[in-house]
Amino acid sequence: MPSNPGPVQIVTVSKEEHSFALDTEALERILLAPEIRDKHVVVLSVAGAFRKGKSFLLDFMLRYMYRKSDENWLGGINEPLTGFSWRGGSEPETTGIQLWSEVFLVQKSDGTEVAVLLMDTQGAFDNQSTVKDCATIFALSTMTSSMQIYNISQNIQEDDLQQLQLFTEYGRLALDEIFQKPFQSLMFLIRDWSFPYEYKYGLQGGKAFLEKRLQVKDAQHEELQTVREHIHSCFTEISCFLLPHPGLKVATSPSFKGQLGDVAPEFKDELSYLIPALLHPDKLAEKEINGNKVTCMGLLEFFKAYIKIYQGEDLPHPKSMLQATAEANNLVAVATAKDQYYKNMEKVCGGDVPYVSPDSLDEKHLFFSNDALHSFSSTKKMGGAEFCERYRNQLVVELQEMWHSYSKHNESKNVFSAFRTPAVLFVLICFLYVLSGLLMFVGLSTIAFSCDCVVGLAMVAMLTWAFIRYSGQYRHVGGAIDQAAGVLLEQATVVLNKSRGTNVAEKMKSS
Ligand SMILES: Nc1nc2c(ncn2[C@@H]2O[C@H](COP(=O)(O)OP(=O)(O)OP(=O)(O)O)[C@@H](O)[C@H]2O)c(=O)[nH]1
Ligand SMILES: [Mg+2]
Repeated sequence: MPSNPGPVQIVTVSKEEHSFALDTEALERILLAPEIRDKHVVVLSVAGAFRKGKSFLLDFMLRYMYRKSDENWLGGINEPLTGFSWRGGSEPETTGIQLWSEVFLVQKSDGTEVAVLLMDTQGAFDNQSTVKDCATIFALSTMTSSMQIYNISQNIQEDDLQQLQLFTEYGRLALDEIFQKPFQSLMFLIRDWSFPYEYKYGLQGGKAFLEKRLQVKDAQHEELQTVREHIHSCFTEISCFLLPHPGLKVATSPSFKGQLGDVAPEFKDELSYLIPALLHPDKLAEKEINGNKVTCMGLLEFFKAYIKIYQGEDLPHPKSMLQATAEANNLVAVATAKDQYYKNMEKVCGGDVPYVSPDSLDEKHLFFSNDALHSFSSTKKMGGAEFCERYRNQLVVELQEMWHSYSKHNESKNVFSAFRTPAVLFVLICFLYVLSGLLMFVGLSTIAFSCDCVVGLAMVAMLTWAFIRYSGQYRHVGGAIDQAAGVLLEQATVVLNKSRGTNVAEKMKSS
């Protein structure tokens, strides 16, 4: 056992790059200790918004683990509370994921020995973390724990449920197989519960309260039903505990060090029910993955595998509600504008419409693309001007691409351009045939013979081209013939233009 037990940082978060790293060595030191490595593991984690007393609660759990045989395990009146680092103030304290260095070996009443790990997590929604950071921490701690305590303040608000849905979905996404219930136990721990006259403090009151809050009713809006169904579908067991306010000294005094003398008596009473309800040997549930109990050594491997998934780029990035909505708004506006352009252009140069002159097509494209851009700009969208500009630029690029394919398609409908190659070859054959006759006539039979050879070659090329166009095979050969005919036509045009140019120049000179 380590001589000086304390919190160990096993997952660190980079505040600048928003990336995660697992301290494998530190985790190995905890999980591969010879006396526990082969024992089934129980992992209890506390997660939720920052500054809500998570670490403070875990320190009472530590007291229970160290002193449970003592009736006064909760501590002395003046004893400061130590363990996981906690403090007052508005700035976040815990970062990443921490484990208590000492793994507690506990014997259950059936004689089996289990290893109990306590896990503290970084508070969500602080001013330095992105939604992805918070989702990753929550997902990782939920995936690796057998009991996740969702620490919330005062009440279960709809946004608490929505965040839980987002975070657990992010966890479920990382699991290879989709199980009916991917996670184990979840406890809603409601701090500063102020309505004991409606629902009593503790587990019983919590159960009744939770049943009401997570009830799925037909009359509910679909959105509310989905959140509840999702939460039910993620965990095998869900419970709730209503914890009273610990007193003003705990919440507001800068000199409060955790001494029980300053803690409200009802808080202490409820703590003495809550913590044994979680950590009593017979309440401990071993971590199971795939229906198999996991040993400490196994948990190490799962940690390594899960962190790799969150370090990779395969998972989608969870976004803030505004960002996701703004993105969806803009994407819909882009799609509608593209659709409008598509429908208009189809009327002008779609599949069934005959060839249009390129100039008139240019004009139509300009008109309809401006129309589409205007319809994008006039659609109401969230996200602000700069954000929308990015999508407008994307629309411009996509319209340009559509335009290129329309113009190519239109070109292919031009009968003359379709028969350009055989026409060039035919003119070449005629020209060379006449030339060969003339050369023969003046007695240059060798050159005439080579002209005949080229005529033969051109005829073979023309037949091959016709066969390729008919059969659709050997298209690369057809492409090469088209290209050669194109070059020939280009050269001929250059020569013709030059000779015309010199004629004009001569005429100008003589005049
Ligand atoms: N109102 C109220 N305050 C509490 C409760 N429990 C602890 N506190 C106080 O809340 C403050 C924060 O406690 P921490 O345990 O550091 O909170 P945390 O959730 O771990 O905070 P982060 O690590 O920053 O996420 C301390 O001043 C505690 O005295 C509670 O049940 N209600
Ligand atoms: Mg903390």
